[in-house]
Amino acid sequence: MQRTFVMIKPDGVQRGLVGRIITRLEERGLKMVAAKFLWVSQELAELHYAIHKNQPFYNNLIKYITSSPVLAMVWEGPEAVAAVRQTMGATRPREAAPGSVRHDFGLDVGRNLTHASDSVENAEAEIRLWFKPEEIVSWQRDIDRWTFEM
Ligand code: DAT
Ligand code: MG
Repeated sequence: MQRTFVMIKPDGVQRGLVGRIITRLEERGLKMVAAKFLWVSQELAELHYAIHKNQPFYNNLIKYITSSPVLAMVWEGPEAVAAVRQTMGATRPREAAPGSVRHDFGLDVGRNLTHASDSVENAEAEIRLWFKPEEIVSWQRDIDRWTFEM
């Protein structure tokens, strides 16, 4: 099983889409193992988006992500990193596949609703950045034998 870091960004929270986005991940069979609702500090935003520091959109990205609370989560499942990226859709909502969160709920790359780790390596680093080890809950879901061939 793989774990990935997922964030519902300020627009997703403000627009009341938290439940619908979580439902998509749950319905797909992914399992939540950590969650926290927080107002992201300037420092955390800069650490999270450090790789984009030299991009022209960087300042707006930091402003966006610190503008209002977010829901940060860790989700688990088989190949969870790629599966969650697929559920969220391409970075630019107008290029995202129909049925994906970014397609179905958005149009603007600067309001693309969610973040999801893009590699197993980055998932591990992002989970470490956002959560303490004791905030991640290992648990068994009884219906999993009906979702996964075991
Ligand atoms: P993703 O969030 O799909 O992993 P990314 O890591 O390339 O995409 O970029 C991080 C965020 O930065 C993205 O969710 C929205 C913003 N962003 C990326 N490219 C952008 C652009 N060309 N103009 C404005 N914002 C952009
Ligand atoms: Mg990214």
